[in-house]
Amino acid sequence: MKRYQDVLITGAAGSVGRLLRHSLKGRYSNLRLSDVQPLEDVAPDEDVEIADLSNLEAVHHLMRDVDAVVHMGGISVEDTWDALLPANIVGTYNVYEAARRAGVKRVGFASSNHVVGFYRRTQVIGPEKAIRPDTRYGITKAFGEALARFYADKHGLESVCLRIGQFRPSPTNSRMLSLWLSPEDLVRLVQSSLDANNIHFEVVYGVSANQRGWYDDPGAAKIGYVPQQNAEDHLSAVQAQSDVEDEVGRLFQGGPFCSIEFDGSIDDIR
Ligand code: 15L
Repeated sequence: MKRYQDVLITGAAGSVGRLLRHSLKGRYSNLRLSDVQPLEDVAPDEDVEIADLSNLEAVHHLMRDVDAVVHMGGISVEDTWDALLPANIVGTYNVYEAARRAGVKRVGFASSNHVVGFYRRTQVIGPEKAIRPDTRYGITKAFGEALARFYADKHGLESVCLRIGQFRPSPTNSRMLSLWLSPEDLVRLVQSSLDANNIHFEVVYGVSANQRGWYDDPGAAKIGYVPQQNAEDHLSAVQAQSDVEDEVGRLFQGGPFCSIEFDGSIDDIR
């Protein structure tokens, strides 16, 4: 018997949300699907609510009878501060605050590899490493992780922060040989984040079992996430692609996100 049965997914119209919508259907007693955009082809047995996460009352309304939240909503790439502030900062605050008020037990938060994007590709890093966001977007994900820690310590709201790598059907460039997260492994990861016992606060790297991975990932074992796929199995397809990275992006784990607006000194980033 799974502990949490009534699950809210935010960002249900996005690429990750759409996969979860279909893969988790029937696995939990109720799956409430929310997005600011309309969902396509809604079935009569689906519980769908359109909401803007920057509106606290709307988010509070979403939380009724919910045990656990999978928070995938918000902007998933670099953008302007004016766009990121309501979508990722205010939106994620509202999810945690509304969850606390409603007595929700657990949040699985879609964080990102861009929280630590300025580590070099020669480094293997664990969850205890200091944050090194590579974009304003990465900063918003670090803020979400700070919220998660705060709500766990202050209010006992359990959290698993999923630092998602590159979620794609298959790896298509050399960076993905380290960061790929396959669709099947993504579903395993989210299920584990919902079903694991004895969770207070965890950071888990959301990647497949890639031979060239950059992460030491004790949080994966803690939540029982055992990825099954390895980007190396797609090596010849990756090598067949032309894969030209710029001189900043190719050095750092965050890749092209590091290059955006970059005018620092590469040598200073150790
Ligand atoms: C992310 O965090 C993004 O959400 C995704 O769209 C990818 O671009 C990925 O990172 C990446 O690192 O490439």
